[in-house]
Amino acid sequence: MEQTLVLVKPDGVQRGLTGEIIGRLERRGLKLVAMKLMQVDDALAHRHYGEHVDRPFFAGLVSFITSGPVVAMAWEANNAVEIVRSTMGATNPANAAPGTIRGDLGVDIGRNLIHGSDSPESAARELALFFKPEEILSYSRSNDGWIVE
Ligand code: D4T
Repeated sequence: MEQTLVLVKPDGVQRGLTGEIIGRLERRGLKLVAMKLMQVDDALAHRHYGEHVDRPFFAGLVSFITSGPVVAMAWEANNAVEIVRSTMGATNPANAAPGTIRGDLGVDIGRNLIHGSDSPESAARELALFFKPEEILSYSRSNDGWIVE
């Protein structure tokens, strides 16, 4: 089963949108398999956003993601990466479709509320940055058969 890393970024935590964001992912049918409230330090921010190191927005990105607590989560489903990305909406909330998290709750690309891994390979790399293997749980839900055929 595919797993993906989701972060409620510092703006989401500060704005009291953590529950709203988790609720949307829960209602979609994804299974929450790990979660923690944590402070991202400079080293973790650089490892997480390493692919963007040469981009002009990199310094702002690191200072934003380290500016306050984040809620880090692992979510599981068949096609979890794609399902989370479509629920998040486009990177820039100004272009995100209504009905998506960013399209309903955000207006600025530098305050886009949520991170979701962009491929199964990124998900594996990012999950290992935020969670020890034993922190990601395996369990079944009594209603799984009403969510997946
Ligand atoms: P994340 O990684 O936060 O889930 O966002 P996306 O996967 O949707 O988008 P991304 O990796 O291209 O960008 C990472 C992060 O950088 C911010 N950003 C991005 C920014 O502040 N200015 C920019 O021009 C871009 C492209 C927003 C998300």
